[in-house]
Amino acid sequence: TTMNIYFCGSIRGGRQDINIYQKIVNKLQQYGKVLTEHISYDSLSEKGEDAALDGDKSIHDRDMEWLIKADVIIAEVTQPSLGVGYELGRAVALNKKVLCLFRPESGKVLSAMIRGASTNSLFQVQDYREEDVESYLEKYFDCFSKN
Ligand code: 6IA
Repeated sequence: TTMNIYFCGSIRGGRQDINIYQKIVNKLQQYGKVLTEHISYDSLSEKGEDAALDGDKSIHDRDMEWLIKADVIIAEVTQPSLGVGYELGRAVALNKKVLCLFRPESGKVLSAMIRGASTNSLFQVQDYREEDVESYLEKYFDCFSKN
């Protein structure tokens, strides 16, 4: 059976890293079904004009159903996002496997609540450079079945 992968990336928190989200989602599609592939779409703007189709409550409720269904959560956490932080907290409460990817070269410093949550193999934080993102994902999914 295919693995369900939940990808988290900033939307209303700001879309400046969308090219990296696209790279990550493309890579993740080698390993399973990316439930949240729309996060990498150019058409999804931070302004929220497409939200008219679908209220915030239905977005939240559908995302929570997907989170429950997910076998693994991959989050790009460089661009701070309330939604991503919330998803990560819910994922921890659900005992899900989580990989957070952070780029120190952005000049940002990751929240202590995310960096500090990485105490076991279930919740990992990986610092990376953009050009290495695919190889970190390969490494993570190679080890996946062993954990
Ligand atoms: O606070 P943020 O918007 O940055 O939160 C982003 C995170 O929340 C992502 O990882 C998504 O899984 C989830 N999320 C937030 N907004 C949406 C959305 N449409 N559709 C799906 N997932 C979402 C929002 C409407 C858009 C036009 C702004």
